[in-house]
Amino acid sequence: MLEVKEILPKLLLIIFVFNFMNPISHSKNPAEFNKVYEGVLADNMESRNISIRIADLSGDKKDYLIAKYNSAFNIYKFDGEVWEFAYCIDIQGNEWDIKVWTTGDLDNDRKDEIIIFKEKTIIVYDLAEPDFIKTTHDFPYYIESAVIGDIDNDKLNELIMFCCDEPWSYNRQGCKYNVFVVKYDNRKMSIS
Ligand SMILES: [Ca+2]
Ligand SMILES: [Ca+2]
Repeated sequence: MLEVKEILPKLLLIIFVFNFMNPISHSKNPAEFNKVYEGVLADNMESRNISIRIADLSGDKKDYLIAKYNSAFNIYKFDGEVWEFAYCIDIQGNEWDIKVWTTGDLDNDRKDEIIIFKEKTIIVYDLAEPDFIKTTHDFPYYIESAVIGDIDNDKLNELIMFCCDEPWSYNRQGCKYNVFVVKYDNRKMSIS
């Protein structure tokens, strides 16, 4: 039977070799990130329960910063020095209502949209100055996560959703999970 003193050096050698061969395990020096901005987004913004995305809402290749907090999306544009307030979307619900939201060019017009998911409902906000066009779609399943991307290389984006057939709850059991890919054309959804 092997003694601990015989095993320990071998174990340490294995750990050393594994770490040396696995570059992912090496941490990066924070100095390698070149900071270009540090400061507040808005003076009156609370830090709790904020989530952010970026989106080229107007198609000018400059992304807006969208901050969701409480019952609104506040939308800002960086002018080189400060974040200028540009738009606000009141999502008319409490802060816990909307857990899932994403941005991207859903209708492939070279402008990004903001898309929020509320249980089995998909709500698209498309900027059409001076305001947003809101389009609402029903979906057969509860949407738990979503992203936008071109998964079939047809140069058109799809909406990819991770869904469940039961509403979310702490004691949910036996839920059937599926991934859905949806094409969005002329403000209509079609499952591909
Ligand atoms: Ca678009
Ligand atoms: Ca595609």
